[in-house]
Amino acid sequence: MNGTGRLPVVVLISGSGTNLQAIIDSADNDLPIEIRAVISNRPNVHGLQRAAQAGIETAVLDHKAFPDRESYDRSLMALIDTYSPALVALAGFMRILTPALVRHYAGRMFNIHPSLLPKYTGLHTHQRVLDAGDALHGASIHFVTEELDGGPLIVQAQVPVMAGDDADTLAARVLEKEHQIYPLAIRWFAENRLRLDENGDVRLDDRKLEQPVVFAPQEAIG
Ligand code: NHR
Ligand code: GAR
Repeated sequence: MNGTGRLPVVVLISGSGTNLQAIIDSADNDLPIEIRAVISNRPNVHGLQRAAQAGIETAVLDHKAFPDRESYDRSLMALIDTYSPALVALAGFMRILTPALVRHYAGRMFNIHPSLLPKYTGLHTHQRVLDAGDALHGASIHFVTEELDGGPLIVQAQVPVMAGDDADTLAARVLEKEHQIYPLAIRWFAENRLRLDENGDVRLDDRKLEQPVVFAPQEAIG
């Protein structure tokens, strides 16, 4: 924490930034964080406008300007570190990160992923859920590790798959829940209630989480 009692956070985005907006709105309310910067790997995305509108510093680090992932991530790490964040939040960030970067932020990097992990790691989760005929879908917040979408789970929110859903209607239902669980997980971390311990276990209020906190479809979150 810092002099303001607010946890310094850097948010990484690649797109529209609705999760970023949910975090900004929570910070304007009572979430005790200070968003020091929003960094995008893609220029001109809407999330950068959202940050600027909120008076938050923005930066673009375009992966297309780098010859390989290692050099990109070295620059990204140096840029992030100029803001000395206690937490780095991936919010729709679409680039796989190298082991060196992920290790540097061990225990202080979150990702939000649009599925009920460990199901459906990777991309195009909503269509894959529909193709599989699942009745239940949702979103997960996890600590980022070298294993893609495989880091220790913190919290999940479930949604029903409805008759007539397509990937867009299903994604919208999931996104609404994402906007609730991301600020919640950040709150737990900012309040020092949540940590990754030396064994790689998630601890909430000093109890080891054997599975993530799960919110059922109709359950209130928070
Ligand atoms: N990096 C590591 N090491 N570990 C994780 O758990 C990560 C990560 C980087 C991003 C987000 C993740 C998701 O929630 C995330 C988790 C991008 C891809 C991907 O295939 C996969 C998973 C996630 C993010 N990206 C392509 C790539 O080559 C590019 C796709 C594009 O640009 O559209 O990096 O889903
Ligand atoms: C969200 O659904 C997020 O879970 C997902 O992209 C969307 C970003 O929306 N993330 C990934 O798929 C990561 N690969 P947003 O930009 O409006 O927050």
